[in-house]
Amino acid sequence: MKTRITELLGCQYPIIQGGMAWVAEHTLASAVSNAGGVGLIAGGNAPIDYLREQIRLCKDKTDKPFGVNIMLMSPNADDLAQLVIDEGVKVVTTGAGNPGKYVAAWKEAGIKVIPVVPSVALAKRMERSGADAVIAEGTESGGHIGDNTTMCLVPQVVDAVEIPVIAAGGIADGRGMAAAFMLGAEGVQIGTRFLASEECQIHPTFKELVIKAKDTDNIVTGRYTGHPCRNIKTKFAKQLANGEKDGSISPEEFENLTVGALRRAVVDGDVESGSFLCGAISGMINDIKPCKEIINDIMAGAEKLMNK
Ligand code: TUI
Repeated sequence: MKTRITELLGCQYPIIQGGMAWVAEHTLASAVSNAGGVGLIAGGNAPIDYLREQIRLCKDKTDKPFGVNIMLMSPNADDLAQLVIDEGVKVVTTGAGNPGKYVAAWKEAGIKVIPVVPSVALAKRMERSGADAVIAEGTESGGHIGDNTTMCLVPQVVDAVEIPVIAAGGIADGRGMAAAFMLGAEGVQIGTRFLASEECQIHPTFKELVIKAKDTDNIVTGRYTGHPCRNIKTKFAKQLANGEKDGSISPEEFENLTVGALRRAVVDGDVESGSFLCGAISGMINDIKPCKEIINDIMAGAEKLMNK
């Protein structure tokens, strides 16, 4: 399947792995790239030395294109923006903000720049800034989310910009990919499906929560902090949501309770105080497979539907 995205990124399939903070390290990223997609290493809030090492380890494991996701709320965003240039990273995606101030330098360095956008307005701004493509991410995604759904956001972004659009949020199989293409997308970003991959290094408890989740086992917390996040509905996530609703947890207390909560989920598998960020499609994911099999299944399913 050739699209402007496979051409732009030099990959076999128009599938990009989500830049999931604490999750997307070099083992997962290189497995996705070696399977024909584009793997991403997530910057998150990680220290620069760790990310430099992850980029170098990924280069050792694949000669295929891979990228780095820069979470713009990170205090290290400026340093990481420079690191990707210094390390010759080919693809940068951004999240949780407007990367406008970095785009010129990245383009100068020959980097393909693909911001995540939750709205038409930001998509248009990114196109004017010189972005090569945008990822239109619906509220079905895991982690930090915008308000609009994938089904509504993607066609509106496709209509508003000339650059290619990658759809994200709620896509985990060939049906989702084919649907995104029907909306005008030329690629998909997939996160949650790769949580349940063999190469993903998260704690086994996290994987088990993903594959056991039902359609309703998903909850958004933290709207009152301005940074809503979609999680697996654990007891802890429900406590946070209830405290937010009835006012018994103040926004400041919420921030204190959730500092380090993603690390506690990913590294420790701590269901008592960890935040298991995960997309709304987790109910459909029932097994752990190698990335190659995940990608081959998605491609076979999508192509079958699209050839009909
Ligand atoms: O960034 C993500 N997902 C994330 S980041 C993250 S780490 C985090 N933890 C706690 C609070 C906040 C972040 C976990 N998951 N996805 C991409 C994404 N970007 N979703 C929404 C946006 C976004 C929001 C506003 C992008 C741009 C934006 O622009 C606002 C502006 O400045 O115009």
